[in-house]
Amino acid sequence: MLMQGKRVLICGVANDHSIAWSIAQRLHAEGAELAFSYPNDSIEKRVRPLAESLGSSLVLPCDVGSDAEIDALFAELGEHWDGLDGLVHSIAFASRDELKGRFIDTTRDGFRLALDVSAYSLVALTRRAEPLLASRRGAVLTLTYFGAEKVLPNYNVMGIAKAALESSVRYLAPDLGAAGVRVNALSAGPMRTLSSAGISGFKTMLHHHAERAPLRRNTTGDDVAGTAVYLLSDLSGGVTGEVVHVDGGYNILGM
Ligand code: NAD
Ligand code: 0WE
Repeated sequence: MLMQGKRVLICGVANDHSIAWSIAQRLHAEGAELAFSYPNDSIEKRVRPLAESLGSSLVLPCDVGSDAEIDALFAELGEHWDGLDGLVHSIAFASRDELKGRFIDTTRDGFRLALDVSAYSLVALTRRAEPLLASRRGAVLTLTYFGAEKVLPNYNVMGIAKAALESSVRYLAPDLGAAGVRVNALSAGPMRTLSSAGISGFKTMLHHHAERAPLRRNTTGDDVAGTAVYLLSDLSGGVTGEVVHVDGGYNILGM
């Protein structure tokens, strides 16, 4: 039981296909006590029953595009918990129009929204979580994608947002490291979730990945959850500012 007695806030469960949900289930299996956040009423309807199935009734609103809602989230969390061992950030959003066509056509508003919700939100959440995390030498984990490093068709402004997110992980690491708090990212291979539904060419991508990746298969929720438990538990005590690839080895290939 690697997470016995540990308290983890999970931001980014939308449904039972969410990467954050795979992570939540595994953390629960390892003994963690969980809290969840949701951005709006329609997602609350899905998250609340999922949370309750893991014995969690701490299910709180937070659209990460709003500083006031992030303040309110941690004000409420602080009423229930005197410390935090883990924060999981599994949130990304860009306007659908930006995830097709030429990157050069990215609008100012599209760029601002994608970077705000997908990258700045990690900084904003981590700053509010810092006092709670410091009291227990906790860990922060975010989810990223290979599109931060290399150019992939249609990922467009999300690639820039993920590059900013990964760099934010590195810049946060020394800020929090003095208190023994670690910050890492997990770079997952393509997976079928709400966020990848309806992306043109996504099915082709999954096929390509399963054929080409050194492990000759796609990434699963269990793959991601195992590494997430490692990065949130004392097993990874010496690891911070790192981006760990969980992609069947796809990223190492040159051709
Ligand atoms: P998902 O749709 O289940 O999760 C995305 C979450 O972001 C949702 O829960 C949604 O409610 C939340 N969100 C969006 N805007 C928000 C806002 N303003 N405030 C609060 N929450 C907001 O999809 P997923 O694939 O599980 O994505 C989770 C993370 O994993 C994302 O960061 C994504 O970039 C990353 N990722 C996904 C894949 C993939 O192929 N699915 C691969 C690598 C990394
Ligand atoms: O990070 C992601 C998903 C990001 C995402 C997806 C959507 C779809 C619906 C952000 N915002 C939105 N907005 C919507 O309206 N992934 C890593 C999954 C993903 O998305 C892609 C991919 C992959 C892989 C988009 C284009 C190309 C590849």
